[in-house]
This record gives sequence, structure tokens and C-alpha cells, in this order.
Amino acid sequence: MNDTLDPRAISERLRKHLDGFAIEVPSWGFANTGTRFGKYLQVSAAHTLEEKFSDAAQVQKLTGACPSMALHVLWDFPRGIGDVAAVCELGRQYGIRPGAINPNLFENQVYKYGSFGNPDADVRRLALDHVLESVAIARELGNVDLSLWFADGSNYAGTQHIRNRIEWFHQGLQATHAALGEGQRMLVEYKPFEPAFYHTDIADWGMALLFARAAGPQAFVLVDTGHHYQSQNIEQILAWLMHEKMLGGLHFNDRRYADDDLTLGSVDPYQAFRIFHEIRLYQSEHPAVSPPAYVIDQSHNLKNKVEAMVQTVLAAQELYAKACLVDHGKLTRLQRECRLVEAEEYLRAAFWTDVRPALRTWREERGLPADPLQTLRASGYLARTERERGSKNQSGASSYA
Ligand code: LRH
Ligand code: MN
Repeated sequence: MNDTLDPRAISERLRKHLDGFAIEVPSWGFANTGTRFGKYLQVSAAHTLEEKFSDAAQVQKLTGACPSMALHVLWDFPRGIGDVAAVCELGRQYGIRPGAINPNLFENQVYKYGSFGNPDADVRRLALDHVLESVAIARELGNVDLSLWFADGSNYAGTQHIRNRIEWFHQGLQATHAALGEGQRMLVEYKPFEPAFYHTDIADWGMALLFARAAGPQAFVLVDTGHHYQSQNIEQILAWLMHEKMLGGLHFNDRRYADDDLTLGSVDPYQAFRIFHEIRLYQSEHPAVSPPAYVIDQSHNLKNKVEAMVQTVLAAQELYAKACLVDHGKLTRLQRECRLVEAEEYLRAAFWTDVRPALRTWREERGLPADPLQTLRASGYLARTERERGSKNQSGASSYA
């Protein structure tokens, strides 16, 4: 198929798709993060919200594909709703739109036995108050998405009443939905384990779908690519969620073992390609349905954080572009006629097509650097942030952001 398409034809075919592709960067991806075995401090890491906006603006300037940044409430709004005006001002100053709002329902000691699922009604109330403030912040920011992840669960059999916790979660999620603004969405993210290692209250797509459905029509499921058991077919889960009109968004990263939060495409680029293909196929059959939100959710513990974020946005563009080369009419015909090898080879040919020349052309046409990573290294931005932020980044606080 595509080996017949010359680079110019590929550029033609990809131009409008690339214009329409955007992926949100996570503020926490620019901060010092680590594992339970420690945090390796990067002098150039972002410490303040302004530094996170500055780094996000740098990535946008180099790639033209990430105009917004996801924020985590306790890490980016230490004064809660009181910080909204300052955040909007930073957004204007750096040309980066404040994106999805992620409440923090972990780290706080009070959440030892859970937040929405905690047997103590006072703790559930406290958690709901934090989420309702997060809803208010998201509304102030223009009804952006409220993105919910719960660390809730237990570590040993018999230590928690699983069905009582289901009821408490329904209560919390329904109260959250009731507070949403016009057209505002709440996304329910699932994760099979970590930090809980016996049961997690929202452990898979089915639990997240049932909770979202019961919460209300503005609730959808968020799929974090790192939140699956080994060898689970993620694109089949996406097919189901799209079929049920319940796919709200994705958190992109890569992993080999667990929730490794490695850079997208660094372990299994074909997996990410199959994910984009499944979404593109659905979109081609349901053009009226708005695409899911694409968000990066990674922690760059060793790589330079801005470099890793640029690398990730480029990988996302490349893998999305490959998926956009597939002629869905042709593929579904081969599928319907069970021409197995032709169908598989047709899809694989798209994956093996080198779209980098077309991406370089797309960038140059838009005044963007042909080689963003090389331009970043030559820009002096990394050395400047190292100098400017040097003194601040000495203290090794908690393991995350
Ligand atoms: C949990 C998670 C969630 C975020 C956190 C930073 O593993 O994927 O989306 O809140 O990472
Ligand atoms: Mn996530």
C-alpha cells in the first residue's frame, strides 16, 4: 500500500491529520519524581508552576502539538481555587492553556484506608470536598475535564468490605457529577494495582464504566496505557469503550513490567500504533463523535524532563500519523472477506511506513524546527534552566512531583 505512496503523497495525506492532532503534557512530568527507591534530582527540573508553564511552552514551541498542560490540584494549586487567576495569567503569558484538572486523593495521611472508599465517613467527606473544589477550579478554567484517579484499595484479604466501598464510591462519584458545569466532563481512571496490592476499588475498565455510567451522562472512562495486566489487549478495551460511547480520554506512556510510566513508544511502539489505529477506525465510522482527550502521563526519573517530553510528543505524532495512513474502507473489506494475511500486511505496512520526512515537512511549513530535539539542544534552554533553577532543586522531598 504505502510503499507505493511517495513522500509528497504521504505529506498530502497527513497534513490535515497532523493539524488536528494535539496531546496534553502533564505538569508533573517536568518536576523531580522518583520511585520508592529514591528520587534522582535534576537541577533543571521545574520547581514552580511558572517553570512548568515555561517548560510546556518550550515543548509547544518546538513541536506545535501540545497547546495545553494537565494540572494536579495539590501540586499546582497549593491555595486551591485561590490560585486560578494566577494560573490563567501564567497560561496567557506562556501561551499554554490550563488543561485537565486532577485532584490529589493520595499522599495525604488521612487517605491511608482510602478516600471515596474509606470506611470513615468524615474522610469520605474530606475527599469529596477536595474533589468539589477541583470541579470548581475546572469550571473556572472553562469547564475543562475533571480527571479522577483513586489510589483506594487494600493490601490483605479480609481487611476491607469491598461491596460497601462500591456503594461509597457511587455516592462520591454521583455527588461529583451533580456539581459539574454545562458540558463539563469527569473522567474515571482505572488501575489494577499500586499502591494497593490486594484489591483496588477501580481496578479495570468494567468497574470504571459502571461507576461512570451510574454517575451520569457527563462521566466517561480514562484509559492509562500503563494500567493493565501483562498481555491485556488494550485496543480491544478501547473498542468496547468507544462502542459504548464511554471513552473520554487516554493517558499515554509505555511499560514493560507494571505502571513504569516510561516514554511513549520506548518499549512497544506497535502497541501505541494499534491504539491510535483503533481510535482512528472508530472516528472514520463516527465522524460526529469528538475524539478522546490525549494526555501524556509519564515520570521522567532519569532522562532530562524537557528532552523526554519533546521526544514523547514527536513519538505520539509519528505513531498517530502512521495510523492515519490506513485506508479504513480497504482494510474493512479485507477483514470482511477474511483475507487475513493481506489485512494484517496492509496494517503492518502503515506501521512500517517512515513518516518522519512528512513530519519534517509539516513542521517546516509551519515555521517549526525540522528536528525539534536537535534545536532544543542547540537552544541553550536546558543550560539556562540549569543555571537559573540550580539553587532551588537540592531538597529531596516525597517520591512524586
Ligand atoms: C496514577 C496516575 C494518575 C495520576 C498519577 C500522576 O498512576 O496514572 O493518572 O494522577 O499517575
Ligand atoms: Mn494516569
